[in-house]
Amino acid sequence: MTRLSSISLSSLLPATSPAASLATRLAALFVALPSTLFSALFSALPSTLFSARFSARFLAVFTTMLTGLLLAGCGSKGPNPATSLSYQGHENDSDSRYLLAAYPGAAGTRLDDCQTCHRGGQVTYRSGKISTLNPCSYCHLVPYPDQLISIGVPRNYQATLNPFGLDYKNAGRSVSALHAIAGADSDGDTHSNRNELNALRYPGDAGSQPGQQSAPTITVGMNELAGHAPYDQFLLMNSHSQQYDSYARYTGVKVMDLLKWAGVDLAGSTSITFIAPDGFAKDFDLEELDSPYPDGLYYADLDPGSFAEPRQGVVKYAPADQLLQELTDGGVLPGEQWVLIAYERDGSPLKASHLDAASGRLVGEGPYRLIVPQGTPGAPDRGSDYSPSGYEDGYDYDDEKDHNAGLCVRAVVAIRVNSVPDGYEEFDWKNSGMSLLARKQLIIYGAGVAAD
Ligand SMILES: [Ca+2]
Ligand SMILES: [Ca+2]
Ligand SMILES: [Ca+2]
Repeated sequence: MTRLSSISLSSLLPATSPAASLATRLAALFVALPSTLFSALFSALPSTLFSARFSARFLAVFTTMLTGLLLAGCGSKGPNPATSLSYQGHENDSDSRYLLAAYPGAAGTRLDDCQTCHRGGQVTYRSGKISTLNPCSYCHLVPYPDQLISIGVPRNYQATLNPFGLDYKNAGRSVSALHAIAGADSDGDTHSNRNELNALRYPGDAGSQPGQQSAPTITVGMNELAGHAPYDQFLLMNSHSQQYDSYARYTGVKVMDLLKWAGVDLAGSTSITFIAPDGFAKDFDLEELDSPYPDGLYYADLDPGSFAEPRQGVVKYAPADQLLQELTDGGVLPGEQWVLIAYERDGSPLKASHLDAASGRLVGEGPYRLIVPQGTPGAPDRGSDYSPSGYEDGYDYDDEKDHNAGLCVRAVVAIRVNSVPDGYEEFDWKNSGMSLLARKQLIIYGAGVAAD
């Protein structure tokens, strides 16, 4: 825990800068103070009363609430964390607040997010497959190790930093640190960190530079998706932490069919990334998309209504009229299992997602969702948050099972064919994602993509 006495108030305030308004300074102070005070308070409480994990969560929630109230009361025109998508769902967002204090123009842009300081990385799976993971997936390996990866797992969060993130950390990880490294060129692309951040370019990625044009995009809407080779697929969606898994029928288009229809030249590419407007993204090798997955398995009578105690239930099934007649308990699911961009679930359009202002999370599933079958077919299991259940029925959470629902990106708005060609800027999904959602569109960009 941070001790109050070790905090200098001057370190909480932005360094002198014409761009730093009084409101900005107050915002930084208000944001930092509750955290400091309550850190000190909790450090004084007996550990038997408050575990470190609990107090950290309480602290994060309390700080967020108090910060929101204070900023709302100020009527601040400076960076307002409440309008930022950055770090939503993460417990510590002080680095983002420091960035916005030093560079208020970055608020709400794609710079106002993890990848300004964090990088992706290459990993090798036990199968021999080599993949390049996006910053999201790469960083998440630290708290959520993937047993299938043998080489390349970052040892800690520092190992996920890009050159700018490293310079920032080494300079002291504060607003002052950002000003101290403003004139440096962390990523070596000849543009200073200050110039890159002011131009909304990544200071830790040499492929991102001021003055570059955006990568060409192809825009796809419901008419294009639904009008092209619709594919029906009944499958198990095995969730990691939710109480229930589900069997559902998704209708969509196979990803490879969509890319071919869009005229994407895949000759120079090896992987595809699917991106949601909150920054959540998943990467797939082309070969994972270009052939069917193993046959799925069906397990019957695991819904809450099948047990004397409903909470013993493990699965929610599609409505009876969506179940395929040839399903048998323990049998193989009919039809081939493919990676799809789906627009219907159980015969109804996917509910359009929206950003929940209170939680900062995307709520909903559609209008488009990536659907990924199990690579290792198996039985459903209870969520990790609901296990052990005490029922001893063999359906408690099992780390070895393929929890494919976690790969199924909700509200997909962008499909990136890796890699974005040199000389082009990454598509700005941060600023465009929510409007794409509202228009029920997604865009395809990257290698081999010519503009539509
Ligand atoms: Ca640079
Ligand atoms: Ca750069
Ligand atoms: Ca599960």
